[in-house]
Amino acid sequence: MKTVANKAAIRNTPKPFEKPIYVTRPFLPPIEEFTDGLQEIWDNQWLTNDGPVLKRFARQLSNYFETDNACLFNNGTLALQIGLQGMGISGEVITTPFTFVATTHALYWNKIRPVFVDIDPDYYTLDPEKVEAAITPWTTAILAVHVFGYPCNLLALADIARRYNLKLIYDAAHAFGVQVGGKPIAHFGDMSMFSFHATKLYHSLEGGLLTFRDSGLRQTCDYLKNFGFKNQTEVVMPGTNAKMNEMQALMGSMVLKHLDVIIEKGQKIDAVYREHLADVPGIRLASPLHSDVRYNYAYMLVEVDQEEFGISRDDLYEKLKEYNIYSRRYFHPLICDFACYKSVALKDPLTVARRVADRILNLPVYYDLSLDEARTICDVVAHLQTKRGTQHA
Ligand code: T4K
Repeated sequence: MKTVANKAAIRNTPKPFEKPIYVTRPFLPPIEEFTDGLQEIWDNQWLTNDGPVLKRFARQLSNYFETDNACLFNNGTLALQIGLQGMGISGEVITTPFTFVATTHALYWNKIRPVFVDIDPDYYTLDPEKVEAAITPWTTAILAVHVFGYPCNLLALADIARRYNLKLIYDAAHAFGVQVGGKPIAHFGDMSMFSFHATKLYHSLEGGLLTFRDSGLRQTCDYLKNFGFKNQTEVVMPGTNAKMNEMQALMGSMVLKHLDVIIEKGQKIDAVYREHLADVPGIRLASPLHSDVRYNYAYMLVEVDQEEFGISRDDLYEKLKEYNIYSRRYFHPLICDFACYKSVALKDPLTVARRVADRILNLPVYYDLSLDEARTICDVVAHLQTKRGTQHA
């Protein structure tokens, strides 16, 4: 076992935090900004159903994403579910087991069979070779996830989708603010879904957004999220209720103004983690992204190698709690191991996904986390490694 001393461990023996440090905390704009906006809602006496604040927010997002082909929802799960329905996706869809369970639920509610294939060991996104190998006559689409905001292999997936005439859909729940080659990530694929949940880097309390290549989908999704109403007397399809309300739109609009500083802060925290964890034996930091990617710094991931680190990822997760640090194991277990998806036949052994799910740990990163707090978290991680290493020396 390596017991190499490391920077963080040498600095000091850390004490538990006085208050809990969660994996994330929502960014909240100055309360005066929000109360000014509330006044407008009070004056309008309009709370939901395509109100004026929502309309303005939709225009802001269209500018931000440089597209009119967008539709707002009350959460990301319903956005994805409705988007799949609107596109008429059926049969089998090739997807990743290493994601939040809502990705697969959106398929389930459309009676689509998920076909789970393995992920890339560096960026945890779908492995294009595995995708191609899993195509059958029943495959209609690929549902890939820019997990943790790491862009999928956009070119390879687009090439496969084109050659096999499949729809290419991205769950971009984590990827708000990410750009590739100077373009918003929403510009890739046939459809992308962004989650604006409170736990996301960018949020609207709860909320979701779809962006599409086909402009006709916007009208369909507008119907589907509002019971299928075309007007007061015509219902053109069996829709549901998935509308975003005025309070959500207000928060979304406020947080958008602060997006740049939120990302800047994330970048600084990321740099602290990378500097202070780089030499900790058994801690593998996520691979650097390609130079044409502008990342959003929404997540900080490490993989724990039990042999080198001395304790398992699960033990580290538990021990961090003793220091009042609440990390998370996103995404463990794999979706195919949840009781409700255990019956899905697996053709791929999911070797990489299984290894990653057993080793991954998400460390805290959010706007209000100070750089000192991030350093202390590194000290704790290093201390836990060193302690064990010393015992075994
Ligand atoms: N696709 C992907 C790839 C996704 O990751 C998600 C959602 C979706 C689709 C679906 O999008 P939405 O329908 O949610 O828009 C959280 C979120 O609820 C979920 O939105 C998110 N992914 C998932 C990765 O994480 P939990 O159960 O882990 O969240 P929770 O409540 O344990 O919160 C985590 C930590 O955040 C807490 O320990 C403390 C902090 N927190 C949380 C909330 C809600 C706060 O400080 N304040 C808060 O208001 O699922």
